Amino acid sequence: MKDVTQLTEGWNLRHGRELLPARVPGCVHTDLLAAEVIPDPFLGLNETEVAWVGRREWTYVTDVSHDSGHERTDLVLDGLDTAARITFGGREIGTTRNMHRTHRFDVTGTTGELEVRFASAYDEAEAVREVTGDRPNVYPEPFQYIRKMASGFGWDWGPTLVTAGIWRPVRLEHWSTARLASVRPLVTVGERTGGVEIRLRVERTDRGAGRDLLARATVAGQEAQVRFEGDEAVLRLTVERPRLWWPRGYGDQPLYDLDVTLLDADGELDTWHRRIGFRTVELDRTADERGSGFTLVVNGERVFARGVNWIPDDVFPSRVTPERYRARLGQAADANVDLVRVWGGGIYEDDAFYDVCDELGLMVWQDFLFACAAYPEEQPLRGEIEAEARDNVIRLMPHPSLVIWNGNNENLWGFRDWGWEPELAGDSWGEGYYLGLLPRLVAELDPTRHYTAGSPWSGSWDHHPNDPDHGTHHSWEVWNRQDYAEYRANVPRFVAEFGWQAPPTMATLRRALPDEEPAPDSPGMLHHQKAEEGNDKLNRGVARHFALPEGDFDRWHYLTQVVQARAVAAGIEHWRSHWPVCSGTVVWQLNDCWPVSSWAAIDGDGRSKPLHHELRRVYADRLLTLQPGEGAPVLALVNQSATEWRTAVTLRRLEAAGATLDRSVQEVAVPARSVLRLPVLPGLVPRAHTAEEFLVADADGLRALYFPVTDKDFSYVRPAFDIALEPVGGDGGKVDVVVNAHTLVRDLLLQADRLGPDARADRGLTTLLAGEQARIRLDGCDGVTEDDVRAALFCVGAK
Ligand code: BMA
Repeated sequence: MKDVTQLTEGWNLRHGRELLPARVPGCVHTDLLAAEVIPDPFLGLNETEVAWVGRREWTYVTDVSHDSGHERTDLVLDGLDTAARITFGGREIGTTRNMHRTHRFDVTGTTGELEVRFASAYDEAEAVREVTGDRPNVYPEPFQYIRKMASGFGWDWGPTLVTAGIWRPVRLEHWSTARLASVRPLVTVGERTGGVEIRLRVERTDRGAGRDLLARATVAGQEAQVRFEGDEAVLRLTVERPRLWWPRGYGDQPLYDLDVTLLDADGELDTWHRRIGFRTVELDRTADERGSGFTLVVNGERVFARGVNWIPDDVFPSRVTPERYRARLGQAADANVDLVRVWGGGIYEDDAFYDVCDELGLMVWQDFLFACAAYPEEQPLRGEIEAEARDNVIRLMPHPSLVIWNGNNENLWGFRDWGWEPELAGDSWGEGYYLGLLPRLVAELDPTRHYTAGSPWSGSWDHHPNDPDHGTHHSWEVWNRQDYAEYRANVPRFVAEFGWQAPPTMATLRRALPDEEPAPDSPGMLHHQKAEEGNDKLNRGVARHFALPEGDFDRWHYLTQVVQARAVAAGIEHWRSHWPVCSGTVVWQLNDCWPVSSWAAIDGDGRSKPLHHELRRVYADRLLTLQPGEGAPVLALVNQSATEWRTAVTLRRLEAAGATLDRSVQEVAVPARSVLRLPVLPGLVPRAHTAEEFLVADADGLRALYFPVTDKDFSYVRPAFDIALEPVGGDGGKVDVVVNAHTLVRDLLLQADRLGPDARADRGLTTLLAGEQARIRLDGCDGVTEDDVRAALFCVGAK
């Protein structure tokens, strides 16, 4: 039977004449940080100070001895970042130039010092650029010439921290006769049965060449066996009436253990285990009178995808533990998210990520790793890209959560729109990957899964790649140039990216900028804002709705967060209300990779911005929304649940001071998985010119608000409310903040992190009408007083 020796202990990093203790998996920045050679690059302006690290060579060493008695010993490296020369026992055993793939070397009989010497990623990239020639890129760094996490070179939300190191596990595998080289389960669902076809490939030792090999597989109490003719074999299993795996909100997530064993006459040689799930996924791109859609159909059920974009959760991804994946993806699930898009400027995440998605019912859209640049198709890149795609398709295909592969992020769009086409003058730019190599590999290796060539992509060159009427669309004009109300100007078929920035929570800012009293344009704030004209866009977004607060950072911080939440909500409420024309929204972005002002809903320290709470409301199965319409607003009831929604909707036209001007109650029935749109009757439409009237809709505890003018034009009555603290029994540290409103109190927010770094509130922006009460549960803050809470409470119209 195969034996494994993990090689995670005893590593050192050479730094000048010193040997520093090193972590494997890990990276040079975190090792230097632990040894106090560099300051924390996440704090203040330190990022710039540690830029030298990315320009150097770095060497990792350890001593390895082994004596297994097996015919073969392989050194297996799951991830080297990136350009490395490996020597073992004084002999060079190989070189690598791709962070995204696994490497395996035959090291039978070798012991002694194992050394991994990394070149600077810049040197490697420049050397490749010399060979391939120059290509256009949205960012000024050479990431498209090296197979390394692109966003580590800096992004419009990420620092430039070009690291190196052994970022995934390393081990010795000792084996005799044969081992399982690849196992590819193809899972299908028929009328009453589930099918598992397992395509196997083995590698044999010289002695194993002629031996009889057998493979056995079990799933759900079923067993199958096959004898190898050569090095490949196929096993087929049928499961009667399997329980289906569903996206969250649609059903359960039953997972089945699939075990494969390789044997010869003397016994077991190797084993493999994964959990699989039975579900079908189709992608409906049928043309209709409006264009062509992009609808995921799971187990025959058409779904509106409630998505978020995922970036690496740490610019040093080796720091992201399974627990951290679970926490972050749990936050996505808490926000009623059901689809996570792993964005192409990051990494193929660790298996732990996809395991959690399988369990939580989060559908995964996986980009191949190409983003925002023209990529040369010449060697040495082409061979690396094929190897990397093979590795990762085979590794990830057992996961039922994985629903679609996507060729790249924004490169087809960039070619057409961003001046690349003329600049390239016929040079390769990646089209051969997205429309050739990658779909061919998916069809060969993972034929049950869909592939789309890019995001955005209209399905062919017949239409502009970002045509909202065809396929996937990225909606960036609104954040870049307009007001969020403009999201309502069109109904794309599937919005794969759109978003709005806001700074992180105060506790995160305070930790990241320890030496600074933050102001919108203080040095640290500007350093932790990477987007082009980011602060101008933040200010513009606020100024369209509110008087821009001068010299009041707390208010600016609150208002930018309000605008972020409102902006994303405006997009989602509008687009969901146009289901099934639009069949998905994927918010840019769920998470951050360090403390920064960005589009993220959850900041770099894992704290929720108000947007995170808002997502829970706008992504719930049932959504009540009021949308501006022609003449009168439209009431839309979105029912994504499996049952009819019967309810009575109360509509009230109210005055700022509280008086009810008109009222109606309407009985409605919204069929399952559908939307009901009703024009608001004339008597209920607030008169805009008074700047004093607004509309409220209530149904089943859900509420929608409609203000015909912006906040800065609205005649708010000065908000007045009382608060009281009620301790909550049980495990301590919990308190309810009970708020009683005497006037309209709009977008009330308790910034819990101001009460203590671990404090959390269970709700975000809350609007109360005069006479209403809200209960905000606070967790993780002992001994807070009413005054503390008051100082952490904000609402609009107050100043
Ligand atoms: C899209 C993404 C990212 C970027 C984001 C915000 O283009 O694909 O490249 O970070 O917008 O600008």
